[in-house]
Amino acid sequence: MQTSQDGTGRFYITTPIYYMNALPHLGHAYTTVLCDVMARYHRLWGDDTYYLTGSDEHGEKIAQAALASGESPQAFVDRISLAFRETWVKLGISNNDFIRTTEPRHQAVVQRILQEIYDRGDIYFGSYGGQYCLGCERFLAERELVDGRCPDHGTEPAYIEEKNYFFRMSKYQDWLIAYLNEHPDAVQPEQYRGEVLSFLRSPLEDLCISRPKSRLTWGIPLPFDDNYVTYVWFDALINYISALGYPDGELYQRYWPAAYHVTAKDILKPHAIYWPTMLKAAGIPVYRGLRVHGYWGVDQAKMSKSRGNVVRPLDLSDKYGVDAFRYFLIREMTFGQDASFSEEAFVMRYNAELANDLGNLLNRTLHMIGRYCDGRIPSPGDEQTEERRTFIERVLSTPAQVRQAISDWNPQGAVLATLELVRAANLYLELRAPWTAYKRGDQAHVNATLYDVASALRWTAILLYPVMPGKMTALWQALGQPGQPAWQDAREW
Ligand code: ME8
Repeated sequence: MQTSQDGTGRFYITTPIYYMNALPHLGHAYTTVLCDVMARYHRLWGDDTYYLTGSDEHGEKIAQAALASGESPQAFVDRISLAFRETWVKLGISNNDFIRTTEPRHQAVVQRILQEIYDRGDIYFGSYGGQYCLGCERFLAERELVDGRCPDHGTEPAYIEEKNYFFRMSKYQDWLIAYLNEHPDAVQPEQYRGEVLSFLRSPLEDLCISRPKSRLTWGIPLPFDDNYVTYVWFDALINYISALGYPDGELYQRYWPAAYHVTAKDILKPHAIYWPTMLKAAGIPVYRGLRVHGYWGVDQAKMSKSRGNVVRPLDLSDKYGVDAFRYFLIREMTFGQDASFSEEAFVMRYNAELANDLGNLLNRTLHMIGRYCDGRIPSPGDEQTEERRTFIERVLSTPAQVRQAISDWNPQGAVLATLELVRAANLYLELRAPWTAYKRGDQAHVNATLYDVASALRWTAILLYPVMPGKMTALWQALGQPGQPAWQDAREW
């Protein structure tokens, strides 16, 4: 089975680079953990994997947040970006790099691409007046407004008119529609691909890509006009290749365009419309896929500062353990759909699935191996009963199910398939009752049973390792296996 999905065995995955205007919350943690889980699965089966995250540090929103906290923009983003990086370390994130848009290596690539597109004639100087939403950091088309307000921020946009530079995005509308039709896998799940195509049914406007320095200085200067800085989205999207050392870097040669960008639905448009047209205009191949997930609410409401219900990931991982937190995020949200967070639901899953189903299976199995088999996993023996065959088939089919679920971008399905195996192993123990077999002296039955269940647990450790690296390494070692869980041939029994 080909799981890197492009035939090269390479898998490059990115999170959005989050705005450094506030500390990380549940939504940021979800995308970052999700990408981590995907990266770890791909590494597990040997794909050449690269995982990038980072911080978006320019623009009005950040300049204003810095002003409000009485710091210089640079000092402010240094502080917040560090808090993000510390959070990712605590959440066990295995990113290969962390890009900051204030780094010289990023700024140089942004300027290079601006110049390239300018020289090709797709950036022009013009005047524009429109409804500007500060939250979105972009001009909104009239048809996007709901009751005169931004649908995402609920605020009334301000009318702004000024001279600026524009990217001829409209020129690429037909190309983009054709591209999306020829590459149905480029934007998924299907509902989001449909949203993009339906947006593209109306004329696409050119994109304003500059801000006059008289209004905003916190940005990357345009290489062809020092009176302007680059619009934050045009700056930020380029992180996905600047981090690889575009155009000559070894990483760029190796991983572009084998890229999957993961975002929530809020930033579908910049990723599905601005970014591919920018790439096309600069003569760079388009990324392989955009994968869009839903939104987390809290107790059925939108998470927001004003409601005071912002969930901080470290509060939960400190209280329940990092692996339980990662497990809950992946297990609870169906990729593409919205989900609601509540601490009660978290505790319920934790008790039912991790403590009861998995924890009990392990404890019982280790206890019996200790008591009936001198603490060593017994040899399988040659019993050939129907119940045994059925169970072994169950164990051996689970790795392929998990692999399929991951290649379908269904990490929840991967977790549930493994959880089903755990439940089947608990039932198998009940059915086989090795404790009564031991009493009647049937050691062959005891050995076969405990061997089979230990194998199911060994596979569980491997298959849930990307989700719970710490706990699954402990499980693996409790079964007497050295090092970390490693993928193996599923036929090995
Ligand atoms: O948009 N549920 O940054 P941002 C799920 N800097 N995911 C959520 C979420 C929620 N309630 N809230 C946030 C930006 N996210 C730009 C990106 S990329 C070139 C530039 C996650 O800090 C989700 O991944 O607003 C969403 O797309 C992202 O945070 C938005 O982060």
